[in-house]
Amino acid sequence: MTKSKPFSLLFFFSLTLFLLTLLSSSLAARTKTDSLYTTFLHCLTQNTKDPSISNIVFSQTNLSFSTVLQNYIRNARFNTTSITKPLLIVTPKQPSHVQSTVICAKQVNIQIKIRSGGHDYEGISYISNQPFIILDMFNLRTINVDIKNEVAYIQAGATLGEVYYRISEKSKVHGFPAGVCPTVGVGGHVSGGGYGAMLRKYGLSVDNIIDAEIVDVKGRLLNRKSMGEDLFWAIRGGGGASFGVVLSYTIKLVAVPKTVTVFRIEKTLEQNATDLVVQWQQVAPTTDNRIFMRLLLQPKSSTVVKGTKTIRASVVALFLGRADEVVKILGKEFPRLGLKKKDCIELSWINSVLWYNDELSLKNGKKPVNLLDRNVNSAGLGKRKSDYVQKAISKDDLEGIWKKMIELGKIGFVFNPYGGKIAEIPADATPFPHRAGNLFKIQYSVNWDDPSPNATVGFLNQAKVLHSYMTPFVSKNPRSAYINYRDLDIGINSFGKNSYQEGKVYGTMYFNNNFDRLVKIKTAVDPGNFFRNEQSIPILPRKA
Ligand SMILES: Cc1cc2nc3c(=O)[nH]c(=O)nc-3n(C[C@H](O)[C@H](O)[C@H](O)COP(=O)(O)OP(=O)(O)OC[C@H]3O[C@@H](n4cnc5c(N)ncnc54)[C@H](O)[C@@H]3O)c2cc1C
Ligand SMILES: *[C@@H]1O[C@H](CO)[C@@H](O)[C@H](O)[C@H]1NC(C)=O
Ligand SMILES: *[C@@H]1O[C@H](CO)[C@@H](O)[C@H](O)[C@H]1NC(C)=O
Ligand SMILES: *[C@@H]1O[C@H](CO)[C@@H](O)[C@H](O)[C@H]1NC(C)=O
Ligand SMILES: CC(=O)N[C@H]1CO[C@H](CO)[C@@H](O)[C@@H]1O
Repeated sequence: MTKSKPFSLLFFFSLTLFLLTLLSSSLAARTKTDSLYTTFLHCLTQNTKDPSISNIVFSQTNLSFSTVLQNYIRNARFNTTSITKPLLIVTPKQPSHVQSTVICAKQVNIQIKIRSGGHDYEGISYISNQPFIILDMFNLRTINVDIKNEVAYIQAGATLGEVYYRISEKSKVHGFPAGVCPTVGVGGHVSGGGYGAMLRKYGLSVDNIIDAEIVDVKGRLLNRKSMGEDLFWAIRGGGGASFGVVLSYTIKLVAVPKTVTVFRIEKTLEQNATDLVVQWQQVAPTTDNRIFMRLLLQPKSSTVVKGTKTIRASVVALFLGRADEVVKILGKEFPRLGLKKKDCIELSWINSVLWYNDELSLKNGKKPVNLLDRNVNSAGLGKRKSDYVQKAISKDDLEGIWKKMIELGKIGFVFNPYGGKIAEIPADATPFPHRAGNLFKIQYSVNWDDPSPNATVGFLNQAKVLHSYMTPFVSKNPRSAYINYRDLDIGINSFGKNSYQEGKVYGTMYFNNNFDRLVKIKTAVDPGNFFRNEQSIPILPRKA
């Protein structure tokens, strides 16, 4: 009894000390966000002359701060309490608000993270390793479709689903080549390239842009003419966030037939999936441009030999034409697929968008208008990586890859065939360099439900191990990657002295020979490196 007294006293003291430290550090954090809020708001009010401007600024103490932050988190991996939060979230309602936000953020010297749809695979539009604010674009989502001139004005905060739906409202024979997932944001997607099921016929989103608006580091609102061809080139694939805040793109609509065809065919190893993949590599990148056949590969439990695992290969396709025609073409070119007319679904292009995103959506009564659903605040845990394949992988090597995937257990691949229009455009026409000479792109894909750190480490490791295993089969010098499949494993810019050297590592992988031009443009338009993130384009090192 007597012995425990000094002990409990000591315990009491240290507990008090601990609590005091906790209190004062949270007070310090609160003071920091409060004083930033005051200074920032003062600057915004002066700049905009708008007395109600406080409606667009959320500090950490605002009741809706967490909701606003979480609404456009699209990877639950970055939705934990331990992740550092922005000091403020600014939600501009008009272009002039964006201009003032840039000016004021520069004045108070704080990093801006720009978020449109929030689909970045590493969350870098809403997390950071230094103090920051989020410039959240979701209110800037105007879409004006002009069928007569076959163009549309689309703001950065619009989603792809909204773009597709607004086009389809006005025409059944127009579309736009962009991503498959309707909740992806225009701002990140288009500035990073943007591909979808029409890439072999019409190229990338960036191959179909005729104008853009951007707010530069000086807070100026520029269009194609006033920003000049260099900057206009950079924001069509170089990633927007290095150069300014993209407000809008003006896109060229493309022609789609009244009726298109979709199908899915699956085969496991027991059904000779390997032969299917061998033939897919020959056919998918070379066949008729109207055919896009994505190939999904996943480890599965075998139904043939109980207790063992197999690989399931699924060919998921869009054909810009009728079923009879695609059955005929692929019957000749791709006999291993064994496509029959009964496997095909004929539908409108806008319904094919619903189907391609979720094959059950039409059966479940979903309508094109559901493409307007933003499904805010929902996402699982996931990791993606990318690679490019330039030489078909042999049957033996594929078998080795299957073995590795089965051993790892969960991670799968999506192979996206290239060729066609994407390959006809020169590699330096836009910053996106992965054109002629690439057979297909690999997406490494793993999703999981268990949020424990242990599980996360395990799944992230599967991605790393498989990526390393694939080294002999993919592009080299540089080993290429797609910026929209953001992957911080390939290198980050820690904002240190060697930012150019650090930036060159991932920059060369994402942009190959276009990296140098991006660096020159970056240095010219933002010499102070205000618009920066973990993988932004660095400025040229100063000559000694
Ligand atoms: C479920 C899912 C499906 C996908 N499917 C496809 C697909 O089919 N095809 C494809 O090509 N990609 C696809 N992607 C990848 C997607 O294109 C990229 O993640 C893209 O960058 C997302 O854009 P966002 O505006 O939603 O993302 P955000 O996270 O908001 O932004 C991504 C990056 O762009 C910057 N940025 C955002 N808005 C602006 C702006 N207005 N001005 C300047 N910089 C800005 C951000 O700061 C960040 O660096 C998919 C991603 C997910 C999660
Ligand atoms: C983020 O976490 C909150 C609970 O803290 C939850 O309500 C929300 O659905 C989560 N969102 C995502 C995208 O994980
Ligand atoms: C797979 O290929 C083998 C050898 O060519 C053949 O005998 C077998 O019938 C094929 N199996 C299927 C399901 O097509
Ligand atoms: C952590 O993960 C490993 C393998 O992924 C597993 O063997 C181990 O049991 C896990 N530990 C906990 C505490 O969950
Ligand atoms: C956007 C918003 O709701 N901002 C509020 C944050 O909190 C301050 C102080 O209570 C309000 O004045 C703002 O309007």
